[in-house]
Amino acid sequence: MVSEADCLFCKITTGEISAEIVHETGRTLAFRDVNPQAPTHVLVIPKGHYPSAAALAAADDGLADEVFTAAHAVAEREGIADSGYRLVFNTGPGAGQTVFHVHGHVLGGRGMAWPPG
Ligand code: DGP
Repeated sequence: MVSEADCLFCKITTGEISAEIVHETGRTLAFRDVNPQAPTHVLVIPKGHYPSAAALAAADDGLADEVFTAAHAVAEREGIADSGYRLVFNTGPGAGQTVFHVHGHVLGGRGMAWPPG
């Protein structure tokens, strides 16, 4: 497992790695995905290090709620809240998770196929 010290998204929260930040609250950060898969593709993270959605849920201190609220705020800011957007948490390598700092992908601005690939 990647330690906090080596975590890419922890380094984005500290500014050690730059990113285009679109929304920030006390405990969350949202920034554009470096490899966008839709006209809007923003990653929403807790600033604290939790490796997965399950770990975030287990934190049980309202932080998961804040991440969901931040994701919707991003969708509103990006103008996709009404047309619809997809909020995806790839969880585990088999589901395509490559960065082990929990992040929700906010995707929108185009039609979304279902089921996803
Ligand atoms: P996932 O595969 O669900 O773990 O998503 C990881 C996402 O992180 C992927 O869509 C690409 C994005 N990403 C990886 N490295 C960087 C980076 O350095 N900056 C930004 N903004 N996004 C990154």
